[in-house]
Amino acid sequence: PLTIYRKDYTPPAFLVDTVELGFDLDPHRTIVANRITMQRNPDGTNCDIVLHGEEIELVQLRMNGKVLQAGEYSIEGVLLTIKNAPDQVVLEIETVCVPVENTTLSGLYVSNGNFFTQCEAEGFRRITYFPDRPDVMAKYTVMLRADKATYPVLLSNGNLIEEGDLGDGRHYAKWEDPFKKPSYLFALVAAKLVCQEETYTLNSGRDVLLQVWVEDGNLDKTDYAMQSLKNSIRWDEERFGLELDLDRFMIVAVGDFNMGAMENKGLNIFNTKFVLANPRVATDIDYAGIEAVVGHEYFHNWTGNRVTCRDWFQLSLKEGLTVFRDQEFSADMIGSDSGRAVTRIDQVRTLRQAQFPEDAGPMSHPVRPDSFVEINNFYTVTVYEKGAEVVRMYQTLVGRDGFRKGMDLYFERHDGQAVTCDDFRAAMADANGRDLRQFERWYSQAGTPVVTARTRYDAVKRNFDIILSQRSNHPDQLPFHIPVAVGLLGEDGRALPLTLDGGTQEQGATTVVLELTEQEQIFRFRNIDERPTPSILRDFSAPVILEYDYTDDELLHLFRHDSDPVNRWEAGQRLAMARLLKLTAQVAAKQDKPLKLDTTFLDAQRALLIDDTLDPAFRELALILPSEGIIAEQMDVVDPHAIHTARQFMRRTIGTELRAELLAQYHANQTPGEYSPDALSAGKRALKNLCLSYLLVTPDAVTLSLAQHQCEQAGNMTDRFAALVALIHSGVDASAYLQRFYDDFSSEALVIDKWFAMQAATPATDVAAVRKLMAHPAFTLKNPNRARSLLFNFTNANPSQFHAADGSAYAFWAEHVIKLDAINPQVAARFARSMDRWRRYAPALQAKMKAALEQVAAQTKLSNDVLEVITKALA
Ligand code: BAL
Ligand code: ZN
Repeated sequence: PLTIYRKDYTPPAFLVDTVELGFDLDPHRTIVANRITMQRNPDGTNCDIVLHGEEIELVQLRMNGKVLQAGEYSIEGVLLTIKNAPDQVVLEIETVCVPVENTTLSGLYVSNGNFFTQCEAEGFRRITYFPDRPDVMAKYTVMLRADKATYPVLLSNGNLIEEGDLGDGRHYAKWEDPFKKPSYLFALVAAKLVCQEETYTLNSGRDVLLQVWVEDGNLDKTDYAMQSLKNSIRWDEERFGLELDLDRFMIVAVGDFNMGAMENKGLNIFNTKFVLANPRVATDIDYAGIEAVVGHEYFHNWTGNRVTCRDWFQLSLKEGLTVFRDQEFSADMIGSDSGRAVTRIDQVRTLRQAQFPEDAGPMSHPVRPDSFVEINNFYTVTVYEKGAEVVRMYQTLVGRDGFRKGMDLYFERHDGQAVTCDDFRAAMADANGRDLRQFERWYSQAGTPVVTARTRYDAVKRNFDIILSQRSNHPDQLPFHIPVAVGLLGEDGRALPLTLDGGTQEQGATTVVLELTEQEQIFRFRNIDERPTPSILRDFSAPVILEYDYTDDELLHLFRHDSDPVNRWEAGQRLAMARLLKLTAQVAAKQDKPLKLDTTFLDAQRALLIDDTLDPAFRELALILPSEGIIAEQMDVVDPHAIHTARQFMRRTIGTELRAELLAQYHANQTPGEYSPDALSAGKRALKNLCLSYLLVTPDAVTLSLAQHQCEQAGNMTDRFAALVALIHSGVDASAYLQRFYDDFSSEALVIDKWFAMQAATPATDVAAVRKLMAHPAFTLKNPNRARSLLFNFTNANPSQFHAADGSAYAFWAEHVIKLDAINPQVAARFARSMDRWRRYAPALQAKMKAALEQVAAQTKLSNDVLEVITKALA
């Protein structure tokens, strides 16, 4: 397949002014009429018009009123070229597509009888011929025609300017988007839907219409999305001075969707998972996801839509920035410092669980990639989450006010343009008078840098030195510009006031940001009366791996006292990880010695568990052991079974040794009364349910009955789901509870996804059990949420079974990559990535994984999506 390189970028030869689209919507044969006015781009390098088109039938092509004959244009692969076109061109293009056969869910497709579109990244070319690249921005007018009874609702971007009947049972709606946009932001919906709507008054006093569209029967699940939308609008006005620029903003939920949601101008299309919620069907995590994704898509209206990407290599320009904005939004919605810290810890967990492995594996790429085969493969945790870390580092370096100044300058310079990550960096630098040239390496160099810290204390001079050095596992890389936030703790746990040599920190500051720009630097703190315990990389101030030879005592000190909650949590993770690695090694060595967990660790866990001065949400996070995936990342040769055994032993020991405290906290953190998804209540439920899960590792009559009772009586999905998961993980027969759960929610697709997901992730579920679940009438590979719930959860969240010694699950994986690829290449390519880290396993497993990869590679009809992932894995 063809590799596309960033260095090959050339500006488009023609720019588009207006696009008029006419759709005669029919699931079996939709006719698309497209009238484009174009003109030569003075910055272009030739005078050929190049349009993209894929899986569409060209009926007629006219240029400036004249039908073009074969020979006056050429079609090669996805490119339609008209050579030596005049400077001013009107193209009229008629094409046909077949939405009902479009299982890729890219372009125009049918979901549950309704029409939807998904155009990012390159779906618009599946609808009509067009210069389908983000630096071609144009104004769109859209006429939709469809059967009125079947598709009573006709939506597109911008404002509704006309609607009416066509006779013959059909009707029409005409939409006009007043803003220029790239084709990837086009959308239409033709459907039988209902909406919750509201007029909302912006800070400026202007009224806007907000709508959340769902299938009939789901109007009882739209309140939280609507509330989140209003909160997002308010937040963007207050934090960034950015106002909604349209009179109307619509969210539409669809059950078949590849991504979480899509920021089409004025017409956001959402996976139902990130819209629908009420206490009966949605968990606290679902609620938080809805808030984040509604915010994310809304914030794209400025960071993505008003200012977009010049080319897809710049994807993180909009995604990293918008993830950062949604992270800040969610944190601000909680309000408290401790709540903010909890969201930060969650972000760190995601990075370690998903981004660090990606960056160390075959799909490693810089935040701004240099090449790709299939752009859909680059909607990654690196572009999104590491990209957000990069944006966060600007804020850490220039401060919150400085960051706002940079954003203001970015919009002042680039509103209405398609730009690059360099343009964003320049705005941040110029607005703050900072030299951020070295910072560019965060965009161009892949991999997770390792920062090593050493310290020395001079009691006579009262100096404490922190020596920081950086290295990467890519030999030719240059040093990064790394903000390292640091604090020092006294022997009594107090945060020491800091005087950094040459620093400009405020009097009495207890955290300073060190800027590591060289390979090694010494930072000296003065007036330190006792040897302190350093708290390094506070708030996870950079996406790096920090190495420091902490003693157990130092970690226990930080775990008890660090005023930085992220590092307090981190100390606990380090304590746990050291033990997990030791136990794993012991299991792997098949020593006869019984496994043991020291009382020091257990006492620290106990003290934290019962510390009522701490947020329940923080306590829950601090008591969760590093996941099997994160443990695996620390090992040179991964033994998934030893990891599982060791971690289970630790969980069992905590469950039995802390039984009394766990029970007490289980009861103390009940949330009686009406359900509310607020952070405090959600935190209590999280802690309570973590206690339950520990107690159920070795269930007894008391704990079993607690779980059973909770399963039967829970007034919300969070508690019901948690109790059922605890039961099925406990090893007792939970089939009656599983059946009851299924029966109660058989008409709620998102809950049935949970039903599949929880079974897929249970260590007792082997590949035979997964195959049995696939035979269930509710299972289908065609719906991405359903496929992810069972297949992805099995390969990604059930490592001890995925890595069954006989390799049977690898064969299962290969079979289903191939099956999925025939349906939906984007989903298939994601699934294919379950095998990314295959080279790190013991030889016997490695050989079987390689064979499975080769089996997929040997297929003749693979999509570019899957081919790229498999080729890179085997390279
Ligand atoms: N732009 C694709 C979906 C999202 O990141 O919002
Ligand atoms: Zn996004």
